[in-house]
Amino acid sequence: MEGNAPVPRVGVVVFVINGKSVLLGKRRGSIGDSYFALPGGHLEFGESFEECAVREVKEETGLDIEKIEFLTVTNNVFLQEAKPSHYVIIFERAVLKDTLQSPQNMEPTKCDGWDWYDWNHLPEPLFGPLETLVKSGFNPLPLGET
Ligand code: IPR
Ligand code: MG
Repeated sequence: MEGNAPVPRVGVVVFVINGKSVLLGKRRGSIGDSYFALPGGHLEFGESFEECAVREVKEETGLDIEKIEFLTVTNNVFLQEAKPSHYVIIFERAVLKDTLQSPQNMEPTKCDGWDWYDWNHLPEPLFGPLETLVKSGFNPLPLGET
């Protein structure tokens, strides 16, 4: 039936920038299981990208972010996953409201834990959409921070 046909969804993920480091966590229990990924998730009905970024980072890490900026968008088809899916992923950048804040693992069934990683020494394996960006030479750091 047409009403049950799979449709693309929108994900918003965030490069939370702390100096030359970004926040990554190893995903659990869903698409990209055991791959390092940015915090983020599904765009909800009526939300702006920025609102989604703030909400998802808070829900997953407990961190409050500000200065949210759009960076890029990619089209991602995951046919090899247990549940094939298709996501348009919005990549945003942000900084901490309070640089003394530490990330907490707020959703331990979805993530092994959050940590800061130097952009030039990223962990492996990276979740596909992020890995593709990295391999293309993309750099989320503000000019002068590379
Ligand atoms: P939630 O909303 O549970 O955080 O979803 P997610 O982290 O699986 O993100 C969905 C979009 C992904 C594929 C970038
Ligand atoms: Mg998520």
